[in-house]
Amino acid sequence: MLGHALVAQLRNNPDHQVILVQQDRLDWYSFKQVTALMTQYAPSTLVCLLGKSGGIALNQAAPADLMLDNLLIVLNVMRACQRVNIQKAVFLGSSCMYPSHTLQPMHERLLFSGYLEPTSQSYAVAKLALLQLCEAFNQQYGTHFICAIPSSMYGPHDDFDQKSAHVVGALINKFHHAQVNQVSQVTVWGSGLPSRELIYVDDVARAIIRCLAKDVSAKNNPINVGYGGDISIKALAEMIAKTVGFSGQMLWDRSQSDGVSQKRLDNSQLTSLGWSAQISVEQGLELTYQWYLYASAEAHDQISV
Ligand code: GFB
Repeated sequence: MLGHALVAQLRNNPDHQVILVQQDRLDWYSFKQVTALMTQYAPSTLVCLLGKSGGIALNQAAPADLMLDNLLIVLNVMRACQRVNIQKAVFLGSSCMYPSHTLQPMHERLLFSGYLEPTSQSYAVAKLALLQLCEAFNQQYGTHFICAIPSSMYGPHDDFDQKSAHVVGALINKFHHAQVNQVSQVTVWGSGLPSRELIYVDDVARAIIRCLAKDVSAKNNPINVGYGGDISIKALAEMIAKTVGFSGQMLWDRSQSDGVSQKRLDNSQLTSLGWSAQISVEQGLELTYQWYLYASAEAHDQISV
């Protein structure tokens, strides 16, 4: 999802010449292949968006896969960076790296200050290892590696599969199918009381491009990428239902985990660099749903052909 948004913006940006390598292009678990690729292209700067991620259900169903995948990839990519002497890189963290009970909005200095949320602990530890490696490289090799930590990201090309999606993708899919099939009730997970800070993918892409500029350096690591406000899951579900045109009843399945009650990021470091979110949650949900409809129609046409 973020790769699509980032490449679209970089292609319009004369300051950057982009070398794009897709996730399925090579075996990212192979240090030999990763180093060969980096040596071939010798980029001056790297943005690494690789690694598995998912919503609360996937984090509970596949913690080992998520942790291994993210650790192995980051170890390979970092070692390859060392081998070819990359000085500037941006990696992707996650808001689940923060302690589950901490001051809101969460400032970067609160990282490593408490216990992690149990539903995403394994994935979070892999992301904390990534952050620590950025710090270690910056300290030992004088690099400018930045771990950018987005809040709950959503948008076109998101995952809409119920088993692995985050809340926005999952609810768009659920409400859409209920609407199309004239089902009068939709089950939403948890109590509806937790809140999440949603951020549209294009805003995260702009933040990453901002981090590529020369004035963003090791001293800015890590950096939060937060929208600047959060919303309860209940209010979000109502907004998504409205966007999709579902007017039936919502049932709350309290047997499903709520996860952390709140995770809002302190975005003051990033805003002091001149960035601010441009897409409101209403706009972002509308854009995402329009893309979902378009992608579903495309998939349907391909099956028909
Ligand atoms: O987005 P989400 O899956 O992950 O869930 P987290 C956010 C909230 O939405 C939780 C509720 O309180 C869910 O119980 N929810 C309600 C639903 N209905 C649904 C539904 O149909 N599907 C889903 N998925 N949620 C993830 C972490 O946590 O956040 C990751 O597990 C990562 O590691 C990511 O950090 C940003 O926000 O709880």
